[in-house]
Amino acid sequence: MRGKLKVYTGPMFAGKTSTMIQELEKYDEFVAFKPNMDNRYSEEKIVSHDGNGIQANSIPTDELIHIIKSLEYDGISAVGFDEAQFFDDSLIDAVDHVLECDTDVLVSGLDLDFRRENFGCMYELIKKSDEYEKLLAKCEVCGSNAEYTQRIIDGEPASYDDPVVLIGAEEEYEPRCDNHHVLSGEMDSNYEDILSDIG
Ligand code: TTP
Ligand code: MG
Ligand code: ZN
Repeated sequence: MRGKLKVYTGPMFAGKTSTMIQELEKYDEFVAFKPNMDNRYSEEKIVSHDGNGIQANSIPTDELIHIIKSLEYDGISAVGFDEAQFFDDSLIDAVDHVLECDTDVLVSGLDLDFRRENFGCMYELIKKSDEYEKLLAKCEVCGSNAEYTQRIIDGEPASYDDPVVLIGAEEEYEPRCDNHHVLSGEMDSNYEDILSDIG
């Protein structure tokens, strides 16, 4: 028997983490992990229905495979990975190992970075998934469905060459639709219109 892989992606502010938690809570026993580079919610706990709080363990990426292989899966029906875009390729092996132990795996993470490029190994996990949900946010400019994340630095759109990893929230990022997502290296004649839309 092999577990099922369920993947939740989308832009920032789409509710990926809370959706994954809701789904994890349907299982009797689960554990959750996230890479310890993102300290935004270091106090946040993933709490199970029966009140036995289970923490989303912050772990270093290079210890992921060791931790996953040393777990005892008899009593665990699901394993969750949050912020999964920040784990390296070893996440694929970790996920396979858990699935082979007949335990379901739930993964939430950004499918695309601020440049709209594949983030980490999320795309590979989507391809392997048994269930896949792309969550959407609302475009900060026009209110329509947003599937992209706009990075904004000092009021200006970030450029394609900026580093991919920048931990942050509302101060640096906004959900945007296709029309309103921009990179400063990519500015074209539409950019003036977009700026005036934003006001
Ligand atoms: P998320 O959990 O995706 O953000 P969120 O909590 O707003 O979304 P959700 O409600 O759907 O769970 O966290 C994304 C993290 O990734 C955040 O710290 C910013 C960072 N990030 C990058 O490092 N590079 C990027 O290109 C983008 C888009 C985000
Ligand atoms: Mg999140
Ligand atoms: Zn828009």
